[in-house]
Amino acid sequence: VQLPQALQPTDAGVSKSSHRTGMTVEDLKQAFLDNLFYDQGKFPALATQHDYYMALAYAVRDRLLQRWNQTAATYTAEGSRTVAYFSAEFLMGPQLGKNLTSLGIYDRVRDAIASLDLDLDALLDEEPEPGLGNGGLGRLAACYLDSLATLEIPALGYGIRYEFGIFQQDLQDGWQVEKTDKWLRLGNPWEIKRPEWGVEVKFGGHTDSYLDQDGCYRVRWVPEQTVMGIPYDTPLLGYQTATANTLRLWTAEAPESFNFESFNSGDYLGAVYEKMISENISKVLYPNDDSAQGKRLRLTQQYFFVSCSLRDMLRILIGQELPLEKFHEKFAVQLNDTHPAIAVAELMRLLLDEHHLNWESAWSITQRTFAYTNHTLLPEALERWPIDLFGQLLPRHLDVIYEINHRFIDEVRIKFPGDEARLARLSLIDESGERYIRMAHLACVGSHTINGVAALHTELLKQDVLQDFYAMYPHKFQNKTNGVTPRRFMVLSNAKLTNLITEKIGDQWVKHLDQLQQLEAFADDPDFQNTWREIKLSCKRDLAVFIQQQTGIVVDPHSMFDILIKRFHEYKRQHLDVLHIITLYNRIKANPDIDITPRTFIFGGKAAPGYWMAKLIIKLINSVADVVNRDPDVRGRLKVVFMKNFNVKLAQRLYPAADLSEQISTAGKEASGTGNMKFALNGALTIGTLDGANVEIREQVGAENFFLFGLTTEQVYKMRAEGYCPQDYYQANPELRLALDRIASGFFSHGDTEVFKPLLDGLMNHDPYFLLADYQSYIDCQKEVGLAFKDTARWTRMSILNTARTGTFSSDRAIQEYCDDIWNIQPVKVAQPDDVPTAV
Ligand code: F58
Repeated sequence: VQLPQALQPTDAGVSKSSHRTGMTVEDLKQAFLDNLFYDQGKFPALATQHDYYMALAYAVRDRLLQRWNQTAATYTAEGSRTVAYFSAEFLMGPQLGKNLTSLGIYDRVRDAIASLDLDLDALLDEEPEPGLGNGGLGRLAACYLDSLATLEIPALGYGIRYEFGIFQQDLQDGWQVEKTDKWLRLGNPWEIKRPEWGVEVKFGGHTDSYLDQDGCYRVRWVPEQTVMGIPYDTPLLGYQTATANTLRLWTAEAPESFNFESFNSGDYLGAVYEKMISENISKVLYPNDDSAQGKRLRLTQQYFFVSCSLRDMLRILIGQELPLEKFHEKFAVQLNDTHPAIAVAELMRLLLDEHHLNWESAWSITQRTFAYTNHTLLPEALERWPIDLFGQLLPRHLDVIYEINHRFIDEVRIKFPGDEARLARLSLIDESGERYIRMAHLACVGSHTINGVAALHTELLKQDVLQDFYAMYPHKFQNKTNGVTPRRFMVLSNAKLTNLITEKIGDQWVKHLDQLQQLEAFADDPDFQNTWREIKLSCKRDLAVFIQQQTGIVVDPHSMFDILIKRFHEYKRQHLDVLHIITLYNRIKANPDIDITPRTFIFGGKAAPGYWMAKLIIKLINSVADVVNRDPDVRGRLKVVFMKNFNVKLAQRLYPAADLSEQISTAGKEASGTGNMKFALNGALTIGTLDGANVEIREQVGAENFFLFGLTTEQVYKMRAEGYCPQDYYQANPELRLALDRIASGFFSHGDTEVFKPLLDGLMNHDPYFLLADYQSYIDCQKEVGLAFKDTARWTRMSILNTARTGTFSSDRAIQEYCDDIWNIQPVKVAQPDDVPTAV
């Protein structure tokens, strides 16, 4: 489709005056002042810091819009194949700094703002975190959107615009307390509401069948409830490209006509009540990061955003005058875990019932559309929905799933005749007790490709969790090791290291992260080492100031910053780190003059509000911190800090300042990890198990530059099979015993011997994550770490090599692999506006 000249986006009659699009310091300053006046309705004497932030955000958004419209026009004109990334979570992080980096105007804006006697950092701080995700899975989606735009791949992110994101974590007496996250309270300058593209979504009711005019037997869904899905779009600009893709998040609203009947019959409150129920759908993000409890509202959320998104894609397809049969040619849909897996049934329903395709055509389109990424090996995290609940909410989809299952089971019978046990294991319906729908099975059957997120994880999927699907469809399985965006986790958050690297090897590494390899040549250069060390120290000093502001704790920037940040879960073993701290503390108490490497232990992360043991581990960290930080015998050699409310903003302060990255999950439990990559990229050394992507990080950086400890997955499996007895380790190891006994004695809890009992009993009697089995290996390895840190030249060399050799963990590499091996999609060039600067 060729747009008429007058409608070309950059000439579409809009003002191109410099205050909207100009990129000089003077343009940016004027734009900021104009926005403050005309959009915020404020003048400097009355304006708050937040007004300044908003004015700047709108000024930057104007620059984005120019590229966004240009991108949309290009995609429309070219009818481009498009990736639709379906995810219940997008943990985007703050947008202002990121957009300044993408536009290449960070320094100019700093100057423009400074010329008004304002401080850019203070304005950046005003932006609330859009916390629309729990952890790794949601942040991965955000990194992938950044790479898609940077690689100039047409893409849409589809998800939910939660009114309340992940809760804010506070601490009271060392315990986690949750507060509602009102991130939208002061407005969100990055989004544009598009009510004209709202869609109706139905729920409940029943199905019936009828004969259409042609005498065809058809099924009709007679739903009970309707809600409106309203899209809000956020532009996502690639790094120094003109490509600005869209994140389209759906909000639930009551349909306008909705309350007439009740209203007319006088049931005003009833009508308002129903409106409230509709709006509940996109109210709040579920804060669990592992267990999938079968909650009706959660299934409602999933179906809501999936249905909205597929309908939106059909609108786009039809708008481009493409036939339905080309749906899978126009769109490649990636299912980010099983949360959007209901899309398989919904696309079938839309094609069958609303567009009257036959089953075979509809199924062929569906299977060629979807690909599924699995993110977990934990059985308790695999989503299943009780049939009754499912049938009440989505009766037509239940029929469709039964039919998919019926045909699938026939296929299995042909491939594995007479293997009834296999049929039961593979069935989309779990009939071992109460009947459930297994969403991973629906995703596997309905997708052309299934991928794990690290090499080890993919192998374990094939051998363990999804082994029957692997036997059925070996060709569907692929590995796609995760990656992280260097734009946010290096350029934006670690300007000092970014500048040093750019001085040495030029600026192309930001888009071609493999080029970091060129740093290897300087790993032993004393001048370079010195500068490298000074930068790390300077980042640590910045963090030390922040820690003191936040917690009142004074930490020594010369001590080793030993950091463990991630969601709290027993399998991630934060409490193993605590046992190390207590062991060092016990050694100091036994011998106050002992020579130990000074360390600052920094923790951060949230626990699911209902995950009691995880919350107890947070309490334990804070209790140990209280004792260790105050004890004069320690003489400041150990400090323990818990940074509350870990989020993307905080993460950006922590990675650059880390010496040691703790990646200590039980082997075989962490699918990949992505924090591990961010640390290594920023020159931290890893102490880790052979789990998730740690395995590949170690391969890349070299075994001699990685601190390995612990059981392997095979050893864990074997121990479990042979009967593991944690008590034996307790009995045999005096230091371990002393550490556990100190907790039990109430030493860290003002004499309270009850509070940590459940934790200790769990460890002594079950220890499902093999802490006691891995304890000694961890302690020994930490001793190596301590010694290595004292040898500054050696440590610095290792640090440089970690950065130099982790280029492969860029999300650009990961996305390129998805494009080539799964999506079969090519970049589309969007013309740059004339005035885009090119400097880093
Ligand atoms: C994480 N999963 C994996 N799930 O644990 C991690 O190893 C991996 O690096 C990351 O995905 C990216 O692949 C994860 O974050 C969740 O948060 C879900 C949220 C919704 C409920 C179920 C868990």
